[in-house]
Amino acid sequence: MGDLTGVVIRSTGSWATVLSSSNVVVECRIKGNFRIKGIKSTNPVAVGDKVDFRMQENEDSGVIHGIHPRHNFIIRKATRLSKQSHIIAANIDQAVVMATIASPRTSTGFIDRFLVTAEAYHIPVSIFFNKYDLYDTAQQQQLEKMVKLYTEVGYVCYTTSVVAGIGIEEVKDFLKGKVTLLSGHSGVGKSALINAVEPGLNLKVGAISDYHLKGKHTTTFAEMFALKDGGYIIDTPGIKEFGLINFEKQEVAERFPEMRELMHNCQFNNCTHVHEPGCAVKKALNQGKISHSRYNNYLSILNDEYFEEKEWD
Ligand SMILES: Nc1nc2c(ncn2[C@@H]2O[C@H](COP(=O)(O)OP(=O)(O)O)[C@@H](O)[C@H]2O)c(=O)[nH]1
Ligand SMILES: [Mg+2]
Ligand SMILES: [Zn+2]
Repeated sequence: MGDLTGVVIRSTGSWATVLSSSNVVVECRIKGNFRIKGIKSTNPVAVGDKVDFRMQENEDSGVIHGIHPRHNFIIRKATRLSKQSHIIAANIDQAVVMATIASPRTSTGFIDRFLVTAEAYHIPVSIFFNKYDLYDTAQQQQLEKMVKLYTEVGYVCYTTSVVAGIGIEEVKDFLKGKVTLLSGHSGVGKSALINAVEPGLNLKVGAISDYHLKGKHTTTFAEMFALKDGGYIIDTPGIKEFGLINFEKQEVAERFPEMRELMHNCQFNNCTHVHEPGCAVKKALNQGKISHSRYNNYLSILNDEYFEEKEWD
C-alpha cells in the first residue's frame, strides 16, 4: 500500500488520529524516533503535525513513519517539576486567548502571560472577550478599558457572546483558512464558541468535566477540528499554562510590544527596567504611556520560578 499524508488532529502518546489528505480519519501508531534536538518531549507527534503514514495490512489503522518539518510548535512542561516537555500543537498560524469579564473572570496576568508566550513563538495572537450577554454596566466599562488597553498595544480584540450570538460572524471570518490555537480558562466558553462556529461538531459544553479532570491531575490533550469554510481550530481543554522553555530573563521585555519599542532608549543596554537609572520603560510608565497592569505583569513574569531553574534540557 502506498504512502499517504495527513494532519494529526489528536495525539495521545503512542497513537495519533490523522485526517488524511482525502478526508478520512485514521488511527495511527507512531513508529520510529522523532525526537527534536535539545528537547525531551513526552509526545513525538503533536496536533497540527503533517505526517506521512501507511495503512497496515488487513487492518483499519495506520503507521506514521515521517513528520514534515514544523514551521513552529508550542510546548509546555509535561508536569510542573518535570524536565520533560509536552508539545501542545504544531504549525499554528494564529492563537487566541479567550477571556471573560464575567465568570470565570480572567486576570490580566493570565492574558499577558499568554500574549508573551505567543510573542516568544512569533505567533500572531488576538483576544476574545466572551459572555458579553452577562456583563452589567460596570463590567461593560471594564471591557471597554481592556479593549482600549490591548488594542493600543497592538492586539486585535473581539467581543463575543455565544448565547446572544454576538461576534460569531466576525470570529468565522477570523478563523477562515487558518490554523488557530484557542486557549483560555476552563469554563470560559471555548467549546461553546467552536460549536457556534461549526455546529456539526457537537462538542461537549459545560465546565464540570474540565474541573473534574483538573482535580484528578489527568493530562488532557489538545484536539484539532477542521472547519467547513477552510482552516482548523485547536481546542486546548485543561491546559492552563503554556510554559516557555529556554526563555531568558532579558527576553521578557521584548515580548511586550510597547516595551520593545522603547527599550533601545534605556541608558544601559542590559536594563531589566526594574530599578536602573535612565530607564525609558519606567519613564514611559510614569508618564502613563505604559499601563501599570502590563508593567506589573511584566514584573511578575520576571519573578517566575522557572527563571531560577537553569537546568532545563
Ligand atoms: N451566558 C453565557 N454563557 C456561555 C457563553 N459561552 C459559553 N457559556 C457557558 O459557559 C459554560 C462553559 O462553556 P464551555 O464551552 O464548556 O467552556 P470551555 O471549558 O472553555 O470549553 C457552559 O455552561 C456554556 O453554556 C456566553 O457567551 N454567555
Ligand atoms: Mg471545552
Ligand atoms: Zn529600561
